[in-house]
Amino acid sequence: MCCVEAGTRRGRAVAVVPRWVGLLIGSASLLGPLEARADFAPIVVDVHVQSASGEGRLQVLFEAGHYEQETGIYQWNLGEPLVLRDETTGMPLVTFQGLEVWYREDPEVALSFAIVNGPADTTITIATGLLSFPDINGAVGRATAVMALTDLDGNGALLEGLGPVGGAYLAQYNGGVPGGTTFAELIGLLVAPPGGSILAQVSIPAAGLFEIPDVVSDMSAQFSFRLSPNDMVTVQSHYQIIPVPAVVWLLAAGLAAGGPRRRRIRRRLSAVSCRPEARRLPSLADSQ
Ligand SMILES: [Ca+2]
Repeated sequence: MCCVEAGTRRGRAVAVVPRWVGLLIGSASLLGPLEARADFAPIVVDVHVQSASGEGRLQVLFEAGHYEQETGIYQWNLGEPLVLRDETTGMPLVTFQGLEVWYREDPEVALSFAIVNGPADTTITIATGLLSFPDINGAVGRATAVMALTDLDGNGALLEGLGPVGGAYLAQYNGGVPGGTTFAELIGLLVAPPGGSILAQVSIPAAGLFEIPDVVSDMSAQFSFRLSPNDMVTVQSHYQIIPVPAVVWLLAAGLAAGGPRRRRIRRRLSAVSCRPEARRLPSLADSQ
């Protein structure tokens, strides 16, 4: 297969992009030098859609979004609805009502979208790029996924996760999804009644933060699921890894000192994550 290779400089992620890619959002070419920082993969969102109506792909390049050096935040959003079509026949497959990816170098990754399916059962995979960072030896993390499934044609709606163990949302580190180490895999099956909706919101852990037992050097996230015809799913997700020294700093800023440090960290983790000023999920509404 003929491919284009991009971003091979030191510290930079590598992407191999097949030429059959249906829709590419970003600057004119992958052949020229990329402006992406070392921490970001050249492709920040990778969408693959397949059904009996055909197959389509959407890839978003780093250059299409906005990076703010002061905050270390990168953001891209679709801006307006997009019909993703079969690359050969032009048949419509799904309509994106919104699609947004948000990264922070701290590191954090958030992915949000809203999709209305076409007239066929459709397999949909939407992955973030790999966010790489210097090794973190001693970290905690948290992942949250929110999915709302709505029946639009009066016969009920079904969404079935297609992750490694059947989850729709997959948050990983040390390797790009789905080939990395799993931090969390969430939301297996959603069923909405005729004319109705169902909402699932799951966090790992349910409260507080998990300790990560490995040295961590990158993170990424993915949604992969099968969606019933003519129905709609709206999604938000957030995945954060925090170096333990940063947690210590947070605790020092807001809580009294004293006592054995390690034990204190573990006791207070839930207090940190539940603070109302903790990270708000970037929403699709923000981009409208
Ligand atoms: Ca339906």
